[in-house]
Amino acid sequence: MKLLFLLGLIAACSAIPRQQRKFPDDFLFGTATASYQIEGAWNEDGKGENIWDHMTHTNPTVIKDVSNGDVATDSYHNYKRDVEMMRELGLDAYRFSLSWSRILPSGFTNEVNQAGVDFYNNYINEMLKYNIKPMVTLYHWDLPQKLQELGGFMNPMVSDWFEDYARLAYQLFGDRVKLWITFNEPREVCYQGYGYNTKAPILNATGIGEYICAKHLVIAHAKAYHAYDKDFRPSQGGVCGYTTNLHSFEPLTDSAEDTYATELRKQTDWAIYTDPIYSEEGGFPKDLVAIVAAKSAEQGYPRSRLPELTEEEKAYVRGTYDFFGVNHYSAYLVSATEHKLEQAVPSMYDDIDVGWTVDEAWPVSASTWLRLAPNSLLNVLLDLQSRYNNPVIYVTENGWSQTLEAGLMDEDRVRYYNAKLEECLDALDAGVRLKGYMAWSLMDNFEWMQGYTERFGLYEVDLTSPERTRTPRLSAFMYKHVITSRSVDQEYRPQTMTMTIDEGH
Ligand code: GBH
Repeated sequence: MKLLFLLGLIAACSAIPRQQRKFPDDFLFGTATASYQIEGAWNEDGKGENIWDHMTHTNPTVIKDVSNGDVATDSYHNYKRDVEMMRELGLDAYRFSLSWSRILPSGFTNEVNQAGVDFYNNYINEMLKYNIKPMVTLYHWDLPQKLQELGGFMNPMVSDWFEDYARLAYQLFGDRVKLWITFNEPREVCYQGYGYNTKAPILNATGIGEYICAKHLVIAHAKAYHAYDKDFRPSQGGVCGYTTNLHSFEPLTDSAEDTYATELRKQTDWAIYTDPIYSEEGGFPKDLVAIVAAKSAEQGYPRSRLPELTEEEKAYVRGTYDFFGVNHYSAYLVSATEHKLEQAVPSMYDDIDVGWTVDEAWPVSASTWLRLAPNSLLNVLLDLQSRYNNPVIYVTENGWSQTLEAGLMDEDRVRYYNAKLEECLDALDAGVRLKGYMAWSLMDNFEWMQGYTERFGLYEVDLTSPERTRTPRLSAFMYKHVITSRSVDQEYRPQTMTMTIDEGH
């Protein structure tokens, strides 16, 4: 709460000159998407099956509206329109991900699918024609199904498979791509995919899968980072980072117990994936390591369910970053005693045994988990600044959902973006080394387990039209104004809802 008070003060002091505050000229404004959510063409031109193809085809009812990404927004065929939208918005950068199985149908580098390589070359070249910098995520959740059959992230060899794939990507695209991200949201890969059942491959190995995955994933990241650093950076000169999802967690009360509970919640949600890379000592968070070891022993396991990193592995993983990628959406209040839910045993949340809630005053979106909480993004950025010695940060996702019925006049989304962009300015004022901001998302797309029921787009996508027609929402005009003016103006409204491409774009 003390922190909240301080933040309140910072916000209050900066309230007066707000209108004039500017983002630096070299600050990168962009939007973000991910391959499975937009590409479609799931089995075209030699693409291999991935775990989302497999899950949605064999187990379709796990998706809320029983939909899938078979066609999605059909960006495989509409990529020129995508780039046209980037030009309309005046973007400096565009973050997208590569579909591993489109490039490597079996997951391994023995067979490269040239049509897949051509697609990404075309997409990248089209962006570069208009000076839009590609920011490429290597892994946004669509593992080749063949690798899943070999255990996926439960198999320690996944780090070699990932390194091979990463090297190929640097070799194919690194002459033009200078911004790389290895993984998007390790928690969603490990906890939701292996430790629970809310993402493919819905393994639901609670209390075990998420921990084994965490070890293999951070090592996979480090191998891909070292490969870039040693063998590609000298000639290509780019940067390589790692993107994590960080909600803001604050203690429900000032008590020492709630403050410690909050730290534990952070350790399970993100620090387990980021301390090994960004902390000075390296390795998994100490409290969590101790708790899981003790609980595992109590429960009769012969060793901790959280496999340790060896000293050699710790040293290998530590420091493997050029920047910290932050995906941020919402906030929770954490308690040591209140709001606890029943948890499976063993499970990650049973291990830490804390409760959490939200403030009902925070406005709601179309997603149960997403609310507009004051200063949530600022809290996260300041937390990283102090925890990891002021790393370079990019906000690699931030956005708001509505239902399709909300239409083009998405005032709630405009309010959310304005608030979070103001917090970015607050963070810059506080000395955070924030270099860019990617709005999620350029357009409506396949929202994973929620199918197409939750829309995050600056552009609405008509899924009933064969062309998947894209139409700008109010938020698209508002974001364009932010990019052009390099500042936030809550009052701004466009004169018409017609998009044009400004000179120089
Ligand atoms: C990001 O995840 C993803 O990177 C992106 O692909 C996605 O489209 C976007 O956000 C919007 O969701 O249903 O209660 O189990 C954000 C973090 C973590 C938010 C998992 C949804 C599911 C909560 N996500 N969470 S629940």
